[in-house]
Amino acid sequence: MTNRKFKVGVVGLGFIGPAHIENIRRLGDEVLGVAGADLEEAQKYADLLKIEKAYESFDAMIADPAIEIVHICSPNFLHFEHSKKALEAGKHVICEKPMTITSEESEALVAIAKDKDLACSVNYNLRFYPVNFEARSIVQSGGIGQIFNIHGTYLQDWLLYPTDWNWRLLPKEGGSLCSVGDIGSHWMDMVRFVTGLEVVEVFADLGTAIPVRKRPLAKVETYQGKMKSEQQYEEVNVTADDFAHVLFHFDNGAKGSLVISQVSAGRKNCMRYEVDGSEASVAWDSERPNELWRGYRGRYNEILLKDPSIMSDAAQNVNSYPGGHAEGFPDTFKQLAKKVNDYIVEGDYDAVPEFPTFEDGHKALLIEDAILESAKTGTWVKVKY
Ligand code: SOE
Repeated sequence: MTNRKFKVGVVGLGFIGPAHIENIRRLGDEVLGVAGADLEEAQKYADLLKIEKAYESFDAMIADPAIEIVHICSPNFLHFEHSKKALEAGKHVICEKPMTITSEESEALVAIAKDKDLACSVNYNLRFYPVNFEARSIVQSGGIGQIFNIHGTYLQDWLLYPTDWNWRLLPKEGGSLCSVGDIGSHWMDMVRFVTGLEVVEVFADLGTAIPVRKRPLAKVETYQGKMKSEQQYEEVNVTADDFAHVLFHFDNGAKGSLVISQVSAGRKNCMRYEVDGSEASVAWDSERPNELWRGYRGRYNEILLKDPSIMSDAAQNVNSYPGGHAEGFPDTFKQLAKKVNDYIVEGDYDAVPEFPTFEDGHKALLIEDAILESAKTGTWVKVKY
C-alpha cells in the first residue's frame, strides 16, 4: 500500500482511454495530461475530463519530465512505437492489449524492457474481477483436482451489422486477427492466469461473417456505431475474422476449445470459461461478474457471490467493496493499475509482478501467430516460444 501520488499521461482517447483516466483518478493519482490524434482532440478531452495538460503529440507528452507512468490506449498499430518511446524516456508503461500487432514487435519490446527498472504491464484487465483471483487460488491449490478440459466463449454483437465499422477490421491498424486479437486474447490470457497452464499447440478455423462492410465516412469509435443512425458510407472488403473457433492443447495434456465472435446477436460482452478437473469444475461468466460457479459430481453445486470476507487473501486484495456490493468493469482497471503502483513503490524490479506483464503480452502474440498459421494450413500448429 502506498500514498505516493503518481503523475500519469494517457495517449488514445477513444473508448478505452477515458476508462483508464477515470480509474487512475479513483486511485488518487493525477492524470496530468493527455495526447490524442492531434492537439484538437487532446484539448477536447482535457476540457471534458478536466485534465491540466493537452499535449500536441505523444512525443511532447513523454518529453514532459513530470510524467511518471504512461497509459497507452492508442490504436493497436501504434502500441509498439508508443511503448518503445515511453520506455526509452524512462516512463513506466501500462499498454492496452494486444501489446503490439506482430510478435517481432512484442519480442523487441520485451528486450527493451528487460534491463530497465520500469514497470511494464499489458492491460489484461479482466483478470481483475475479484472472483477470477479466487478461481485461480482454488485451481492452483488443487481445488478441482487434475485439469483435463478447458472450454469457453467470448461473444459480442457490436460488429453484427454490415454498417458496423471499427479500425480493428483493418489488419494495418488492428493486426492480422480481429476478433481473436481483440477478445480471444483476453480469454487465452484468463485461462493461463487461472490455471497456470501454457498453450502448446492450436488448431484454428477463422470466419468472416460480413465480407463487405459499409464504412462510415465520419470517424466512429469502438461501440459507437451501435448508437448511430443515418450515415454516409463507403463499401470495404473485409478479410479479418469477426468470429473464430480454436482448439488448444495445454502443457499438462489438457485440451481446450474457444468460440470467439463479435457478430453474435444479444451477446454484449460475454466471456465465459469453464475448467474441468478430476474432482470439480469452476466457471465464470463476465455478464455475471461477481459470481463464481463450482460444479461437483456427488454434491450440490455452489455459487460464490463475491464477498472478500470469505475469499482467499489474493482475491481479497483486489476487492474494494464488501460482499453484496458489486464490482465491475471499471474496477478491473483500477485494480490492475494499483498493482503497478505497488510494484513501483516496492522498487524491486526482479520481483515477479502481480500484474500481466510484457512477457504475457508477447506470449499472446505468439499464440496468435500459431492460430493464424493453423487457419491457413488447416493443421495443428505448435506455439513457437
Ligand atoms: C471491444 O471488443 C472491447 O472493448 C475490447 O477491446 C476490450 O478489450 C474488451 O474488454 C471489451 O470489448
